[in-house]
Amino acid sequence: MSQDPSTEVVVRELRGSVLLVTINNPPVNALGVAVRRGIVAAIDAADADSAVQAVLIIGTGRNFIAGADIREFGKPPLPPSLPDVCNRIEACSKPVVAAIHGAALGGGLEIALAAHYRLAATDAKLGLPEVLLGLMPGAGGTQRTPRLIGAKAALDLMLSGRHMGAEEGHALGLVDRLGSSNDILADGLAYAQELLATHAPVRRMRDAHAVSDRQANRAAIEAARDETAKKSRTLFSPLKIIEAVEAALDRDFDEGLLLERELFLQCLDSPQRAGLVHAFFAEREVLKAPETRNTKPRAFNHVGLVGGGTMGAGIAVAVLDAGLLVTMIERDEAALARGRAHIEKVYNGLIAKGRMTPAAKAANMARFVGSTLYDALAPADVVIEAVYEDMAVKQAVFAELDRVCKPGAVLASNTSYLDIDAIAASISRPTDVVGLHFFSPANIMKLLEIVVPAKVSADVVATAFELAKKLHKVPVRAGVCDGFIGNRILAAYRMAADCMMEDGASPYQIDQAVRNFGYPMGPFQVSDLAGGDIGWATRKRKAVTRDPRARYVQIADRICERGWFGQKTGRGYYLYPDGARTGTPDPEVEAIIDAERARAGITPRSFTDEEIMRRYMAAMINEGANVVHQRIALRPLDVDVTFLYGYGFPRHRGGPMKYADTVGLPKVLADIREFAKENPLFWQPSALLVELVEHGANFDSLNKLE
Ligand code: 3H9
Repeated sequence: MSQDPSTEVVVRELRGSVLLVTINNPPVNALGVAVRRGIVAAIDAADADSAVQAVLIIGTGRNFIAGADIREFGKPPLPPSLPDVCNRIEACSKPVVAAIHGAALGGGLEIALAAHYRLAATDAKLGLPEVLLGLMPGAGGTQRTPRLIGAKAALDLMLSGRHMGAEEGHALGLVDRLGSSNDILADGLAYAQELLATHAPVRRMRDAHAVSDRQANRAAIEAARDETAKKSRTLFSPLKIIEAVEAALDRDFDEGLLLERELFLQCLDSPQRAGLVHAFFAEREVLKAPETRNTKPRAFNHVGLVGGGTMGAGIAVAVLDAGLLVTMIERDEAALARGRAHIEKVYNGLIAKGRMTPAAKAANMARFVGSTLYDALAPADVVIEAVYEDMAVKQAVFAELDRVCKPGAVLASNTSYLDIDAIAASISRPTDVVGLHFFSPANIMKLLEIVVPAKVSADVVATAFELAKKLHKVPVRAGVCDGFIGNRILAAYRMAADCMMEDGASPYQIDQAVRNFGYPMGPFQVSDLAGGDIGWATRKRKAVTRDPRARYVQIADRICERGWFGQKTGRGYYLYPDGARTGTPDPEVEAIIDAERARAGITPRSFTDEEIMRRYMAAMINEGANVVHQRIALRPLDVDVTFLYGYGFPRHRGGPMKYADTVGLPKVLADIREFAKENPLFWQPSALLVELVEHGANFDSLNKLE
C-alpha cells in the first residue's frame, strides 16, 4: 500500500492498524485536484482493507493544510469537489483522526471537521478565512462548525477570518485533544491507538444537532446581521455566510450543504472574489523585486533616525516595536524631548486602551536613545532621515551622514516627492542611498514605498525589503519620479476631482460617491485630515514649473488663504465645530466654489455619482498606466498594492489596475478619449493603455516579472 513519497501529493502508509495519510503538497499543502483525488483514494483504500482500523491525516512541512488551492478559483472545476472529499472522509466506516500542526485554514479546517476526531499541536492556527477572499466556507464548514461550537463562535470565525490558536480551539470544542509534544506524527499515532483501544466510535458531525441553545444561536444570527450591515455593507459574502449558518440551525444537514454550495458558487462568481484573490497574490508578489531574488540583505540591528517630528517618531515606534535599537538625532534638547514625548504618547495611548503593558513600553524605551550630535550615529546599521521636505535641508543631513556613518551603513531618505538620485549624488557613497517612503502615521500605515535610485546597490534594496518585513510593512518597489507611485497618481485623480468640483459637483457629493465606491473617505475629507497646508506648500513650490496651458483650479488655494487647513484648524472643506472628528458641509465653502466658478467663467452642471467615479477612476488608471510604462512601478500589481495599503482603495476591488481590467480597458480608454474633448492636455491617454487595447490585452498580462 506504500507509494513513492517523492512523487505523491498524498502518501499512504500502514502504521500497525492505522492508515497514515500524509498530505505532501508544498508550499502549504493546498487542496488542489491531485490532493483531493489522493484523499478520496486513501479513504476508499481504508474502507476496503481489513488491516486498517483507523485513519490518521497529517500534513508535511510547516502546515496541516492551508485550504483550497486558491489558484484553481475561476477555472473549470475538476472532480472530486472539496465538499465531496469532506463527505467521503466523514462517511468512512473507520475512525478518522486529523492531527493538525501549523495552519488548518479554510478547506483545511473543513477536512479536519469532516474527520471524526481532531488533535492540535500547540502551534496550530485554526481558521475559516474565506471571507477575506470574498468567499465563504464551501466544503461543509458553514454546517459542521455551528453544529460543533454553536452559531456565535462559528460566525465569529467565519466573519472575521481570524486565526484561532490550539488552546482556544480546544476550549471551544473545535479540537478534542491538544498535542503534548513537537512531534505531530507521534502524537497523532498515539491518539489514534488510544481511540482504537477504547473502541471510540465513528463520530459524524452531520448527525449532530446544532449546539442546543436555540435562543443564543438565534441571537447570534441577528447580531451578526446588524454588525455586518454596519461594518461590511459593501461586501457580498458576509451575508451569504450568515444565511448558510442560519440554515445549519433550521434545516437538515444535506439541505444545509446544498444551500451552502449554491451560495458558495455565487460568491465564487462575484467580482469581489476576483478582486480579493488578486489582492492576496499581489501582496505576496510585491516581495519579489529583482534585487531581492538572489541578494542577501546587509545585517542590521541598530537604526538611526534623523528627525523626531510626527513622521520620525512614528517610524521610531515601528522600529522599536520590531525589537531593534533606535538612536534619534534632533537639532537641540527641546526638539529631542518633543520627539521622545511623541513616542511615549503613542505607547501611553496603547496602555490606556489595554493594548500594551507598562513593562512592554519600558522594554521598548530601553532600546531608545536620543542625541543632538550626528556622531551618535556611528554604530548605526541603517539611518533613516525624516526631516523637512526640502532638498537643501536633506542634502545637508546626508553630508553629515556621509561624515559620521560607518562604511556599509544603509542611508535612507523618507521623502514623499524629492529626487533621491540628486540626494545620492551629493555624497561620496551613492550606492548606499535608498528611499523609504513611510505613510503617516508611520507606526500604523502598512505601506512602505522603497524608492530605488539609479546607483544603489542591490543589497541595499534587499536590506530595505528586509527592514519592511521586520517592521510588518508591505513594501512596494518604486522608481524615482516626482511623487513615486502613490503620490504621483494621487496628483492626477485629485486634479480630476478638483475639475469636477469647479465644473459643478460639490466636494460633498464627490466624497460621498467615492465612499459609496468603497473608500473609507473621499478626497476632500482626506485633505482635511492630512492638512490642506501641505498640498498648498507643494502647489506653491511647483507653481514656477507648471505648464501655463494646464487648467489650474484655485478653490483649494482660496480655502487655504483663509487659514482653513482642515481638522486641525476646525474647518477646511468641512466644518469641525468643537473639535469634531466628522465634518459637516460648509455653506461658506460652497459660496467660495460658486465665486471661483464665476471667476473662471464656468456655468455649473450636474454630475451623477457614476459620472464622478468614471472620471475619478479613469484619471487614476491612466496615470497608473504611465507609472507602469515608465517602470516607476514594476508591474500593475505594484500600483494595486500601493493603493490598497496606502490610500484606502477598497480591497474587494483588487486595486485600481485590477478594477480597470474588471471594467474593461477599451471602456476606460473610450472614457478618457471622451473627457479629452474638454481638456486634451490633462486627458492624454497613456501609451501603455492604448497599446494594451490595440492588442486586446489587459493589465494582468503584465503582472509576471520576466
Ligand atoms: C477555501 O479553502 C475554500 C473552501 O472553503 C471551499 C472550497 C470548495 N492556495 O502566505 P505565504 C501560496 S479558500 C494556493 O507566503 P506564510 C502563496 O501564494 C482558502 N496557494 O506563506 C505563496 O506562494 P509563492 C482558504 C497558496 O508561511 C506560498 O503559498 N485559505 C495558498 O507566510 C506561501 O504562502 C486561506 O485563505 C492557497 N490556499 O503563510 C489561507 N495559501 O511562494 C491562505 C498560500 O508562490 N494562506 N499559498 O508566493 C495563508 O493564509 C498563508 O499562506 C499561510 C502561510 C498562513 C497558510
